[in-house]
Amino acid sequence: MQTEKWWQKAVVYQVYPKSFQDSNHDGIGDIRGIIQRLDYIKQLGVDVIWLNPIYKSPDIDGGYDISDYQDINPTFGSMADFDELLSKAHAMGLKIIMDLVVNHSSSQHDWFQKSLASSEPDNDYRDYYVWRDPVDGHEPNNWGSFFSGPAWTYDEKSGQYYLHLFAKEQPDLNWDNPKVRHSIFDMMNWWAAKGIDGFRMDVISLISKPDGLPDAPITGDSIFGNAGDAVANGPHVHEYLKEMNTKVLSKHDWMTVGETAGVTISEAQKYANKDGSELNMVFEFEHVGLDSNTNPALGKWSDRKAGLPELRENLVKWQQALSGKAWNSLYWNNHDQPRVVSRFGNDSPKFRELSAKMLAALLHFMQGTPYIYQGEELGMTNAYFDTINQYQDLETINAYQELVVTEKLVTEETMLKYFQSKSRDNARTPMQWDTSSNAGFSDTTPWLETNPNYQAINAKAALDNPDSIFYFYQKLIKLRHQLPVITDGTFKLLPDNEQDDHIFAYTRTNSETTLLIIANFTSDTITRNYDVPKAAQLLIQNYTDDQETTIRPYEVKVYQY
Ligand code: TEU
Ligand code: CA
Repeated sequence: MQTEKWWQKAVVYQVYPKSFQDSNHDGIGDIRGIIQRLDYIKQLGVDVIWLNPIYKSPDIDGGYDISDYQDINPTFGSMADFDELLSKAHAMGLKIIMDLVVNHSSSQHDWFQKSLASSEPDNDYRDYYVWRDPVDGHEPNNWGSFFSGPAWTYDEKSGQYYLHLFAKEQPDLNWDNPKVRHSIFDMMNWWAAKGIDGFRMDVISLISKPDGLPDAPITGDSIFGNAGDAVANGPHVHEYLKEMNTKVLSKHDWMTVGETAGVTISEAQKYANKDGSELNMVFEFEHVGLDSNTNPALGKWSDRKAGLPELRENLVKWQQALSGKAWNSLYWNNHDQPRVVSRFGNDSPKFRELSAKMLAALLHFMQGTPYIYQGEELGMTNAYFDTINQYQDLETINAYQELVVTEKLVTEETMLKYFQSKSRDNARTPMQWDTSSNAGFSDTTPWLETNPNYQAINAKAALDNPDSIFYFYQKLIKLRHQLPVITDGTFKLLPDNEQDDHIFAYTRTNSETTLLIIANFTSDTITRNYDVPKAAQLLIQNYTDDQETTIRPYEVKVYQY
């Protein structure tokens, strides 16, 4: 694998603007708030900031419903604020990648409004979206929306349905129409001229719909087919990305990451192939799908914990299969996922810091480009809301409506437990800066409740404590910049580690050196002898001493030799 690309050595910090820092007393984070906190991001040592959508949007789905791709949501600020953020970040040596949400637009987008206006052949915009006649008086096929209900909405005026894989306010763009593709490529080039450093591409694996839009397989007793499975990696997706690459990406020294729901190993090898003809890297979902419900009708909603063996098997598979062939992202968290310390670690006061550091080290010594989601570097935990009213996320609210109220598949009590484990709002509570009111996020009531544990868990406390999770991440980032083996080394699971219920142990090796990573995933104290060479140096540890063959609860150590 060639390792000279800058993004192969980079570490990304993801900012969810709505919850990062409010600068103008409305309880909603904004661009000027991000500018105020650039020093903090710089201090962590990352290279790139990925901004969740800040474009003009009715904000049905956290800004993933864009009504103008070339304007800023006034709640977040102005284009002048954005330009200032970009130039200040650049002056500090930080790059910025934007979210590109082009599988769908908002129903308020001018294109959709024009599309809606008439179904006559002379309406150039009709074909910007996916319209179909009813079949037997029903939806054109059985596809279900990711956000509950059918993926089709009927338009009285024209007597046709339009497709929306997500909310009905997020109509899918018709990528088979060359005019759509050119409009999108022009928009991307417009952002390029501003000097941004790349794009994270939302559900880019869904843009090419299968020919004839056939029914999807039904899983469980749902009346809807799984549109995700039916649509992911469609017939023309690679052709369209190659075209995008020729017309836009190849002209810039960018970082591009495809959010590829439903991507398999062999598909990933195409999206992120090393010839560079499509995208730089994929963002895959398998390891965050392991703890889904065993009842397919409930999808992701469960409070199940994934076991170490299945998690390890999955992560190892991706490490080995992409090595030398394609490039992956490394992540535990983002704005759609629960907090990692609550999910795969242990967020009790006793083990929160230890397990957060263990998980960080385990991931950051793998091959790929690591993503740190805001607050992860503080060990922020899930929100643990008690009532449905505390949630703002439409995925959560729709799931409650469908599964608890309408279909009565789950009791309210059980569903609230599932939400405490899995709701996207767990990641979206305001960033915890200090112990002042609303965690220093805002001086007025925030749009989503602050986690009360901000009194103990906050950036100020972390920066004051040399042993904090923050400085642990800082060290991991520094090591990635210093040691090529983290980027280019061969990954090897330790012999006999496949069956181990407690320890995840692997090595990374290049011609110069070897790293040995040993992580205890549990609160048990374990004895194992790894025959660490005498001359080995301990690079990373989360206990203050090393007891060699005794591996304490959530202990992680990394040796170099
Ligand atoms: O998410 C894509 C996606 O596959 C979602 O189904 C995601 O897995 C789900 O929210 C997890 O429960 C992207 C964005 O990251 C998400 O925030 C948007 O809501 C979605 O696309 C639609 O744009
Ligand atoms: Ca604000």
